[in-house]
Amino acid sequence: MSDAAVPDLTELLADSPTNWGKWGPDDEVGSLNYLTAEQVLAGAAQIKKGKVFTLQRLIGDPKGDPVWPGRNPAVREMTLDESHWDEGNNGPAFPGGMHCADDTLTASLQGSTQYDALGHVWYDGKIWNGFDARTTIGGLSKASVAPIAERGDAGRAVLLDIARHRGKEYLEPYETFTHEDLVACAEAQGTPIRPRDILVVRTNHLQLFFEKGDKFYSDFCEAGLVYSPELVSWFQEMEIPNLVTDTIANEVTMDPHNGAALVLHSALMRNLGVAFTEICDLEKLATDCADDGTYSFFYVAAPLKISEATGSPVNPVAIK
Ligand code: UVW
Repeated sequence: MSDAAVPDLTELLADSPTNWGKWGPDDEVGSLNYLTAEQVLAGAAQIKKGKVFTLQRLIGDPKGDPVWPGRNPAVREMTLDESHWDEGNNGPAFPGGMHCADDTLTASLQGSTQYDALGHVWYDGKIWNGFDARTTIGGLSKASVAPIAERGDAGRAVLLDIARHRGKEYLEPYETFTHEDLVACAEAQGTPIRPRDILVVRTNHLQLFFEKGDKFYSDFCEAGLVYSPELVSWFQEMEIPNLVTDTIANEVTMDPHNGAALVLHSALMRNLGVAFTEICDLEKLATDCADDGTYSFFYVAAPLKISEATGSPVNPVAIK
């Protein structure tokens, strides 16, 4: 499809619903408001075995760190180690003779397992809740990741193992699925999706990154959920607070129906205030769910409190 034929998001989403104003004119955490104390307790009630799964990918993985094209993987560097005490006597001289190691991390805040701030993407000059897009200049003075970090995210979650449901090791580039596929997957797993569930969607698509290396980025189009008006209405009616996936951007990169990029970032995040958690490692959790047939669990996460940031690394925890 040529660019000229690609509809503007303003046009494509002209009739798409929003939750702007639903939690007041100053709200910066959107659909996470659905996670009331009742939802947190419903999540905690899923804990039956005391099994804990951490969902962050390793930063500095020797096999490489998958990032959105154009972003750099995080670089960790030592600033102090035993070599500082080798010859030049440059290491700090602590009374008593202690030695220590220090390091720094230079990282894109969207470059690892991460929460997106609700103000991370926009169109038509407005971000989440109708805040002016100019509030992003020099830092997000509205809808940054900090209010999500301050609030935290906890509730009942369901793993939707789309790859296993389709009998595949991983989803292919360009492969899509819909909210109807999510519902069918949940039914087949024996754990129907309830209103206000956190959706944790497994594609295992990033196995291709680890197999192909840089070739993963040629003709880049990640597998994922694809926009439709019905999908957006379903997310709104089901009051879904949070979409968590194991891909870099949580949705098919290019919409095959219209050629637009990352439509759900706008339709779900900007318009409905659904929190996006990206680049998770769901493999151990998915194996366990397939083994014991239990696909619901307590999900708890909080990104880092970084003032005015567009996103933040996170290590979400699933407890069964
Ligand atoms: C982009 O913003 C392109 O993607 P993500 O939400 O994955 O950071």
